[in-house]
Amino acid sequence: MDHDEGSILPVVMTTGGMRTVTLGLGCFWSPEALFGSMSGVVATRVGYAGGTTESPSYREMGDHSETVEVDFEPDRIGLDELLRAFWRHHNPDNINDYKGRQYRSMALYRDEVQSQTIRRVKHEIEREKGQPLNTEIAPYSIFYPAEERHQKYYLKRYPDAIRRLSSLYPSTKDLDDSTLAARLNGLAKGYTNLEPIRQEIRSWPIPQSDRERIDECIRQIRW
Ligand code: MHO
Repeated sequence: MDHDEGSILPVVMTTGGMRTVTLGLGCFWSPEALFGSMSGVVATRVGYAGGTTESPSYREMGDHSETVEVDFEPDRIGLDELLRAFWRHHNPDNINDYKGRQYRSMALYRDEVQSQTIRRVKHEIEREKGQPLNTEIAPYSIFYPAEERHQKYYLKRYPDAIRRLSSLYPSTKDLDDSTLAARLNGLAKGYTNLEPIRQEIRSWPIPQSDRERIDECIRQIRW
């Protein structure tokens, strides 16, 4: 059945120059699906950041917040665009302090350019809305990945998808880290559809035979 079974598929569909930003906007399940649906984003993961507690877990995250890490290619999607989606999809005043620091609006920057971009876009949106955005802006220091069950949460609600995808990525870690799972998690949550994903796969920097394997697999998934 699976003619190419065993050959190794690249996990992250990137040609290089990748950047990462860490964002907190409430329960991390949907933000992961939101950013994962955007082309130019090559990987996503959810976890705990922004605090000081060592080795946090979902049950005991201490002073950390639920966050999503977004790996993106700046040539294909700007940090500006990610940040506009970030503020469009939450209102800091509605989530801050709802569960202590667990849900906190936050943007953690990796360098001075990111810091300035975050402050500039925040300011622009504050002017548009005519109200301040109570988002914590701080330097990134550490990110603790959340438990496996929280990664690609919406995709994992579809057992047929997971079963079929395991023929492409036998390791759950590889699947969770993959560009493909990021897109399909976006689809599972309703942020994108199958056709734009199939279209995009045609431009992924992998052999044609691998693109066909992926296409064949995802067309068979029963959602
Ligand atoms: N839906 C859950 C939140 C889970 S999220 C990972 C709830 O409403 O409690 O925080």
